[in-house]
Amino acid sequence: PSIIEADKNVVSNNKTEEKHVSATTKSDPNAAKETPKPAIKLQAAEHSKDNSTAGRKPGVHKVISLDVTDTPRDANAVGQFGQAALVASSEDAEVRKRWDEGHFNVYLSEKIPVDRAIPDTRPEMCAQNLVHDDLPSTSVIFCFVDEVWSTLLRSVHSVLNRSPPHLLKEIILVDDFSTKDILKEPLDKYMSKFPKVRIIRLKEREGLIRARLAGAAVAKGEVLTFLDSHVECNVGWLEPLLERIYQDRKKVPCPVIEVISDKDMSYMLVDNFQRGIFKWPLVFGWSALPDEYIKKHNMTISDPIRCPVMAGGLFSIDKKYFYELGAYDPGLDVWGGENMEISFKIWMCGGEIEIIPCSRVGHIFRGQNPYKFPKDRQKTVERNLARVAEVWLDEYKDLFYGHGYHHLLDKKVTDIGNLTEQIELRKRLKCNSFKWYLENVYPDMNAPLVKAEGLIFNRGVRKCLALQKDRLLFETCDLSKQSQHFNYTWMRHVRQQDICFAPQGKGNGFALQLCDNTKAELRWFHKSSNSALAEHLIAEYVSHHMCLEAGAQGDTLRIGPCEPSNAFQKWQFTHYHAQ
Ligand code: UD2
Ligand code: MN
Repeated sequence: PSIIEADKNVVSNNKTEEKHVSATTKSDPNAAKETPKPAIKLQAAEHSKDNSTAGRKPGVHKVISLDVTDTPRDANAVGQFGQAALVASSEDAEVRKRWDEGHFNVYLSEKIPVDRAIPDTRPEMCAQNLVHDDLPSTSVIFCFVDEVWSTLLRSVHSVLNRSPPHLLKEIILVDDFSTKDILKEPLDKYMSKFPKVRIIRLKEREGLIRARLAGAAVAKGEVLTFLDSHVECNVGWLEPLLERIYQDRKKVPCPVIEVISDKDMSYMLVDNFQRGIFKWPLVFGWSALPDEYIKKHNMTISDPIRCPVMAGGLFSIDKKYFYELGAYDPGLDVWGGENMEISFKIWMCGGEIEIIPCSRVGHIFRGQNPYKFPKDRQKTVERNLARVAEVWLDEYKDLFYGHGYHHLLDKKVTDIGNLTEQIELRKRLKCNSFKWYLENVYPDMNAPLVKAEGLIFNRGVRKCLALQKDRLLFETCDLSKQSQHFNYTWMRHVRQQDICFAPQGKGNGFALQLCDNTKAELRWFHKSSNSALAEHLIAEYVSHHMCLEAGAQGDTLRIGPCEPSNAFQKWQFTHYHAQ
């Protein structure tokens, strides 16, 4: 998201003007379906300085803007109130030396109080919202591997200091086999002062996915709240999340993720109306809601935002519902892909993911993972994503592979491990198709199933290809004839049904074969951006300089050396969806 410097003066929680109930309590204009539990009609809170007695209606109260750091002991401390902290240039070397411990300014972080105050960045109306008195309690789960001491502590303190105690069942720290000594006895000792904090230590490195599962397995709260171990939860962050789950247990709310600068540790806010999305090949990103959508649904900046995919690190989920969904695929290793998995699963199997603007948590975004991957990082992430694609994407998985991960196919799908259980789970839950997800949850995503389709016109012969009785011939072009319709797919196949174009061996011949994603010889380069051979079909398996060519009489097909101006090597599809 584009980042805006926080207004450092906005620290007060005492927003005085009367406000109507919004966001967490009014019926949500952009929700897909009705929420089962809004039995109480909520009204605007009466104005009161004392939050604890604020809600006058029985059963509800004004959101608790609890913040014990409000008047900090050390107002002049470095980084206090979330302000940018500076280090003297004489300390630069030290900063650099310590940077790699966490891939952020570790040296500076140590100087900042572990319980510093940060600006209350919520939209103003948030402090006036009503929430139910009987919200479910939550277990907050932090998993970490070799996290920096100061940020781990600050994360824990931000939860302890800014969560209503009766809603915070416990904080579970899952140590994913860290190597640093300070995270052992010293951490045990430090945390022993806080009865709500429990530490679990894994006996080997499991990765964040299985570490979270280990935390969830022992959690006692009704709701699980997952957080990264380098965050700062803001004022009033928890109740708005729990309120959504109270209204509908299949809602999975995420706070707005604000940015704690990796360089100066300042707390920065992000643009409004941002939601999580993905691009191919399943790369997470942020994108603003389209303006028309905001207008059409009359949305204000504090309304929940439907979110096609979550960033992954910060969310609350009803514990029973988490397990009904099969939790995470435990076959996902170390880092990556689990956010796609749980997002598709939630949406396709009847739930919803929302970003709740009245709940805000700062996170240090790092340029690199500060820990080692047991195996190659890229391969680990790709393998995780391929597992997700195989289980959840249906026919759209070609778009995933087609955008860069062919080598996974070449090695055959078995390399990504057994998926039987995940596929069974999807059947058992009777989940919707990925097509349904695209149409209903992420309709502004353009996801054509093929790169090009229609007739294939040869510029030299000036006729179109037709498939007749397992043979290709040229015919006068005729859109009404199915035999002349072909696809150019994301796997770079030229195909009709399950028949694919192929070179014959590595020679000059041409043949038709049964399509098979794992066969490299079936792939043809076509319309590769602005090349001289843009209209050619290059048989990349034979050589990157060998092209499909029609005989001058239009009676043969062969593979010959590519020639930019040879019209008999130029093939045009009727429609191109993507290049
Ligand atoms: C984002 C998510 C993160 C996770 C990840 C994809 C946010 C803010 N963060 O990356 O939660 O969804 O995308 O997988 O949305 N960790 C372990 N064991 C490991 C590796 C990591 O315990 O083997 C811990 C790590 O210490 C941290 C958490 O998992 O607390 C997330 O890791 P990260 O901060 O490196 O992930 P991030 O923010 O780059
Ligand atoms: Mn993180």
